[in-house]
Amino acid sequence: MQKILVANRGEIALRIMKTAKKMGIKTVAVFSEADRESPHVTYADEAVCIGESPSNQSYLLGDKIIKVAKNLKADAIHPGYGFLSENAEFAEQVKANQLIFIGPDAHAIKIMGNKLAAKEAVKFYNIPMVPGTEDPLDDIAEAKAIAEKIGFPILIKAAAGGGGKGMRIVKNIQEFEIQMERAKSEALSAFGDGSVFIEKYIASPRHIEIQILADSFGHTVHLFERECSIQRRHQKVIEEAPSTVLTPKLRDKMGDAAIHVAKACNYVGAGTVEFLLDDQNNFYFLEMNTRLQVEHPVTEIITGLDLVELQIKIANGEDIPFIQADLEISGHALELRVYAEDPLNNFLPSVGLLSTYKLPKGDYVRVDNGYTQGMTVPIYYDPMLAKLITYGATREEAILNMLNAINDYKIDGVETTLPFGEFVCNHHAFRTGNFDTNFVNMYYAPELIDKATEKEARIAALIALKQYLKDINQLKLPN
Ligand code: MV4
Repeated sequence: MQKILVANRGEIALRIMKTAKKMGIKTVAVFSEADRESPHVTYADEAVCIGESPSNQSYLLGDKIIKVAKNLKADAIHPGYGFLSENAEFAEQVKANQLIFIGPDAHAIKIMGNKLAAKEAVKFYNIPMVPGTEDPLDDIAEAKAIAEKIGFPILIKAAAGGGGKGMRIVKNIQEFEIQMERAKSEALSAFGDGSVFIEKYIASPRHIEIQILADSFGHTVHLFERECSIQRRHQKVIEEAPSTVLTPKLRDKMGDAAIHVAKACNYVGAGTVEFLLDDQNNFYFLEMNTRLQVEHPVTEIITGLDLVELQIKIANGEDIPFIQADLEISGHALELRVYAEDPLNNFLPSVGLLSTYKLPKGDYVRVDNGYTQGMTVPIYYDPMLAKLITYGATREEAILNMLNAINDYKIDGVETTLPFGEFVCNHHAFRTGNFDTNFVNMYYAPELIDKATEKEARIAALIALKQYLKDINQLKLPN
């Protein structure tokens, strides 16, 4: 492989290109009008503008991107995450054009893209799953009977959904019919597919996902777990590895289950198997994400591996150069997603000019970043600026390093989720590892950040006052 086109933008495009460069592979960037001055464009060996700013006129134009790859004689396309990364048709088209798609084949993407097809595929592998229906619900009377048998509360999910989109909790039989109608029409308009199914509702789960890697020789390994329970409205905020709640035994069991999920769809490449873990430490397979995930760096840190390098090697027909027994967890890593969103104002996007933008540095800090000072954050895309990743020998150290790094990260011009990250890292429930996916709903209120900011402001004012008094007394003041 000599040249890779990266069909993405921002921090992930840069992160992929850095590994390509390390491997001696040339890179091609594609970009929209809004991203003309972006770091991923300047960093690449070649760059081509593919359209206007909205993603449906640029980063989602599969055919156009494939044409650019052919014209510039690229060997492969890396889709990153989001955009075309889980589009089976795109994966197929890339291949049909004699290019390598750095990801799994269209077949695996298609199966895992449909939650019912995914459950069907893994059925014979003894993977624990939440009790529920195997087929799309059509008949309302039949659906009600099943719901009663499972027992309320139940959850209605869209087969074509994922990541929490189109889910509805139903507390009792009275509201079942109306919720099912709503779920179906929502699913139809959001995914073009109105199929829904039901599952028993697990009330306070933790979200644990297992990173897997599979090569084209049938060798599949897992790279342990990531804990992603700290999220708001299905948007992850802080991820970490390892999880505080997994014992070595449970880790082995979940890792094994994840490997079997991958085998069930003949998976090749890097993928992530999502599980719910209930308060009794029972785990249940939820879905598989057939892409490199945003939070992959925490896995890289605790394993010492470069996941993009492994993706490229596997796509190039090479085998995984280690076995499961070679892998072990070393230390602890945290990731905070730094969004241009205002945590004091319902996390509304806060786009604008980055008048100050200075990254924290340090031995235990990694920043996967897509912006520079003076850039404007565009309104067209996901407002994530960067991922702040810290690590330490212990979880406690990783958290302290995160708090210091948040403090050293200087951003003016837009509001960000940095103060929110500070709030989480200082919270007792987070510190003690005693939390689930309800953390933000249970503990967060904007006033709690306000208070912290006020306290800081008061301290700053006191220091300034002391200095002022010193100055006017020409340092004659006692210390
Ligand atoms: C669930 C659940 C409870 N019970 N399924 C949300 C994301 C999607 N991947 C599946 N999700 C859930 N499925 C059953 N049967 C609770 C969630 C859920 C959740 C899962 C992971 C991380 C955060 C979450 C927040 C709310 C609900």
